[in-house]
Amino acid sequence: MRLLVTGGAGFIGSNYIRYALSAHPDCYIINLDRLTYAGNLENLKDIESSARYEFIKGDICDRKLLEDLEFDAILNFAAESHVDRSILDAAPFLQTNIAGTHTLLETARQRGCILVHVSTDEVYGSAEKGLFSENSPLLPNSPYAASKASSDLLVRAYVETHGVRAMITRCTNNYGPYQFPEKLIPLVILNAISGKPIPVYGDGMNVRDWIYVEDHCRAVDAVLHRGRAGEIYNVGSGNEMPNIELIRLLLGKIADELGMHEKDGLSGLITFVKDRKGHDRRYAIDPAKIERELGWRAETGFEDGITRTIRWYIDNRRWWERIISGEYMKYYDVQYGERLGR
Ligand code: NAD
Ligand code: TDX
Repeated sequence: MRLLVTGGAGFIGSNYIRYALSAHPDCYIINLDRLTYAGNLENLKDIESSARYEFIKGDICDRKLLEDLEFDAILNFAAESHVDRSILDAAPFLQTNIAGTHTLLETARQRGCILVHVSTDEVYGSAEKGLFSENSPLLPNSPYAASKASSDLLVRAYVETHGVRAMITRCTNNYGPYQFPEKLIPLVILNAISGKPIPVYGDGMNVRDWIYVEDHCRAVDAVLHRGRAGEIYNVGSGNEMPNIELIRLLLGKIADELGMHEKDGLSGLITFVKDRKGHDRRYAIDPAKIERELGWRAETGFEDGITRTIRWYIDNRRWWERIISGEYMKYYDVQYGERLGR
């Protein structure tokens, strides 16, 4: 099978490519990525010379480029993915997440090929109580979430109108190796290692459900190989936690890994800052459908996954030092300068 993986130089896409190459010895992967600030070919260093892999620098909005490629299925990981950036400027989110998905749908329609569209639990909005199912209404609250919900609705329309063989996955918060340090877990790890303040939005009681990235990759793969066309699958691990609890737990484990003691005061780095605008209180989905229909289950326990993640960031200092030395610092200053009183 020839797979077109879009956004394969990002966090989840690069983990998926590594997983798929080892799980399916007969698959060939074309990685199409525009290499935005979040795309990094170093994420794929260990597999870039594989005879079953090729990289093409390009935009998912480029219809002509897509016409020239040969593949049997599209896995769409490409997106603008950070909520805080969508609050600062929504335009790139509408372009890539909506117009880009539309281009891929047109390509899938023309070819008659499968499209797995990787979406998010954020499209349902905030879960005040209970769990969202695939039939829950879409009530996105951030420009990012609205752009993902829009793309999901386009996928639905192409299934209904044109009979495109598309499926949607809606996963909870991922963590693991190669995650860009703007997201909460790597941000906490890096700031703790560097002795920098750890910004906690609002009261720190917003709840997220954390899943190890490899479990999400297996879910996308299960949907590609065994999913039913036109269906939506929620993906989650039932590992809900308020942010402040997660941060305290992380700091304890980082201190252990670095051989530090309580008196070294990592918890003193915790700094409550002005809340994110439109900050969703809780995300929580029910993964019963993918478990029942496709036999998928999250396999990585949180303790295990988080320890592996912390060790990965400690062992791969060169990877993240390169990132935080460049363009990223400009964003960091805009996002946190005023919040941290600098
Ligand atoms: P990421 O920001 O790490 O990576 C996105 C990748 O897409 C980058 O490599 C970037 O260069 C590429 N890209 C952006 N615009 C592009 C364009 N126009 N054409 C081609 N490539 C482009 O994101 P991620 O965390 O790996 O998320 C991947 C997908 O999973 C996204 O669709 C996101 O909405 C979804 N998702 C993420 C999470 C999470 O917790 N990170 C959870 C659920 C769903
Ligand atoms: O500095 C911070 N301080 C803080 O308190 C940051 C970056 C985040 N937070 C809070 C906001 C959220 O409640 O931590 C929580 C997690 O934040 P993010 O890592 O930005 O993730 P979130 O907004 O929950 O969205 C993520 O999960 C769903 C991904 O970024 C999305 O791509 C995915 O769709």
